[in-house]
Amino acid sequence: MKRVKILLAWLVLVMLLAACGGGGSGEMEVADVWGRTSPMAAANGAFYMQVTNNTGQDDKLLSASAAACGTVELHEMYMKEGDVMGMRPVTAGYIPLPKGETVELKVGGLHVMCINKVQEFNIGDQIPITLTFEKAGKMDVTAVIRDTTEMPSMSQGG
Ligand SMILES: [Cu+2]
Repeated sequence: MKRVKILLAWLVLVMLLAACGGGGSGEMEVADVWGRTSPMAAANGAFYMQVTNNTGQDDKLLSASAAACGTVELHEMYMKEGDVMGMRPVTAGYIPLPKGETVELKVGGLHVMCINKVQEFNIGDQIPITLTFEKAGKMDVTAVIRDTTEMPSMSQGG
């Protein structure tokens, strides 16, 4: 019985150390960053990516910026009246990134909105984006523009 208690105490200690061991267990990983082709006539574009939080603590994606865009916002899709999908800035003001989880920014869901873009986005273009996390700080990533003509189109604009 005593043995079990010691074992339990040991386990609790290990868990505490893991929970608040000052990070260092890993990093914020951002993969598969891409955007859609977009002619100059279209004012806005969108970027998608997968963010995996390996830092060992919950974090948030607070904002993003890109020289190719006048303004960058974090957007989510939502159902408007009449079964129409719309998009808007994330209601929380940030994108939650629970530790150990991968959050996918994808077509029809969360995305990084590029408003008043200053250049055309053509296939193969590489667009530098800076992401700002609450705890992980700033991270520079590069979005690659892909051909998405075979993908189901969603309403442009916004
Ligand atoms: Cu949007």
